[in-house]
Amino acid sequence: MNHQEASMTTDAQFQQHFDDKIAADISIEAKDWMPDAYRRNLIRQIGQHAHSEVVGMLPEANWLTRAPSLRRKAVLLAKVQDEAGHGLYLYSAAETLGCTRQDIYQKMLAGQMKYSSIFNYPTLNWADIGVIGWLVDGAAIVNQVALCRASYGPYARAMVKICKEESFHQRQGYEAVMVMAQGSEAQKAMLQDAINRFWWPALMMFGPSDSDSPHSAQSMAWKIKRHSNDELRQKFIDNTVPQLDALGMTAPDADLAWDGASGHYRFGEIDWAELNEVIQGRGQCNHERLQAKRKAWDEGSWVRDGAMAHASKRAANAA
Ligand code: BYC
Repeated sequence: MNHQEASMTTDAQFQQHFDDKIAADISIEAKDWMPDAYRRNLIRQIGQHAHSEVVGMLPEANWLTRAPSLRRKAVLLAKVQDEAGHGLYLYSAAETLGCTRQDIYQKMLAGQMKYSSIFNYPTLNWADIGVIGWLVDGAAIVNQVALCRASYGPYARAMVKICKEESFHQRQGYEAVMVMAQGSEAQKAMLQDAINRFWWPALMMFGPSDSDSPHSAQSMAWKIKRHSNDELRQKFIDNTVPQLDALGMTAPDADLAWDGASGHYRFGEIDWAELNEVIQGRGQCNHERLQAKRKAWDEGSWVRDGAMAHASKRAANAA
């Protein structure tokens, strides 16, 4: 057996060992052998997830100075800080795969890596903040609970903590919209307007339909994704419509109806052209969001320089 054949056998054995672990639901850990395509796919998904968390701080932070009470402001501050923490866990999980957070962050700033479409919609009134907690974090939980069982250990473990916090976010959002739903006619109208604007974008968070999702089949085979985009979207709708009914509000979907035969709600066709436009960087707020993040990067350079100088000095002192 020549050297090339020997290394091919070894690679085949590594691949077999990896496949066996996936089949047996044993986590893949950072130092384990993994196929390059699995590593690249994880950096892509975890990276875009991390970017979503930190870009997602912007539309909510927009209302920190205008929260209607001290209590609402304290809750919103805690939520926005949680999102920064989620970004940090996820950038750390991505780094275990061999990328640097600086590299993937710069790719996001350059428009070469994506972040969730939902954050390219503006927050126009206070009800939007309640609706984001209820619908956006609600959608995120449905997606992320499934990711707690992702085959890559560092990603799955980050998701467990994130889901606990998302659960608080969803509850605070629903509590806020419940108060508005029982309020004045003006408050009810404001809430209905927010639901009308965020309903479809929340459904789009789950990604393209299964037939148009290029990564789903392989990600499910690798057990990174445990459910398809359409399965999770349906689960979110089934969870959410009773909550909508309890509020006495409606969805902007004339086709939304309970289907007793399937045990699911049927819903209308999503505007996939809109999702594609937003994903391609041509949504209402894409430009504004990236500009805000580029500005923060530039204006924060002194913090990074100071932190790096401190780290170098400590390392030199320890040597
Ligand atoms: N928006 O083959 P597909 C939060 C991209 S933050 C933008 O189905 P995949 C919160 C996709 O990346 C919650 N892009 O992909 C934070 C791919 O593009 P590339 C964020 C989208 O990966 C602050 C292409 O379309 N959650 O909760 O198998 C405040 C083809 O799609 C979207 C996550 O990130 C989209 N909606 O499945 C409040 C969850 N959909 O990479 C709340 C983790 C698709 O080929 N991510 N694309 O250029 C996932 O679970 C999966 O990545 C997705 C997409 C289900 C999103």
